[in-house]
Amino acid sequence: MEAIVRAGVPGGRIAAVISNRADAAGLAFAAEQGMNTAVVAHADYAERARFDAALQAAIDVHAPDLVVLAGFMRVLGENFVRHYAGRLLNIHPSLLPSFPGLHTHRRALAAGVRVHGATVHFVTPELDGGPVVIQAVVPVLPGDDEDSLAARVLAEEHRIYPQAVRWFVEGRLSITGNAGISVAGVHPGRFVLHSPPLDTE
Ligand code: NHR
Repeated sequence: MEAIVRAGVPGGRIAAVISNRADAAGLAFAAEQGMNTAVVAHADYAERARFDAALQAAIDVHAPDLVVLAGFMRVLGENFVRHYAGRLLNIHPSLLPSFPGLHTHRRALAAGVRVHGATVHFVTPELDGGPVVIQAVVPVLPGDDEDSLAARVLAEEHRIYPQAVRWFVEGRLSITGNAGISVAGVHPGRFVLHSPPLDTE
């Protein structure tokens, strides 16, 4: 989130920074920058669907064109995801479809892969399964541990997430079909990515 704020969003404006944790470091950073902030604490809600609805209401106060999950760690339900279909992005610390879910660096080391990385994808109800927008690859080096590998991946996350947000704002990411979400068991449409090659940016 900080990397996106620092990189800036030409032609766009960051409407608000919202967290499910009042103690999130990113909230203090955002407040310091004079940005709108809000907290919707998941711990205040007995049911996930109620938390999702409260979060959705807090977001929609700002009527954003795009919602960006950055370090957001609560699985979101189908109603929430459908509400933001085609305008909800996440960054995941692996080369999806490898290593969806948690503890990705540990699992990459255990698997002995020689490359690892990060993926920006549109969010669909299938966890870490939505259409890929951009990926960055890093080597896994001899002597790596979870922390050294995570740091190498994080540096790339800070590069590709602002890039993906800029593409969205520039209108270069568009969707066809059902925004990657299957409807009544019918196979979803696909996203069409009008994205230039990396080295042109
Ligand atoms: N929601 C949907 N519907 N689809 C996705 O692709 C999502 C999502 C919510 C978050 C981020 C994802 C990641 O990139 C993300 C993608 C947390 C969990 C998780 O298991 C899984 C994936 C991601 C984030 N969370 C636990 C839960 O019970 C809580 C873990 C914790 O609080 O530390 O929600 O990594």
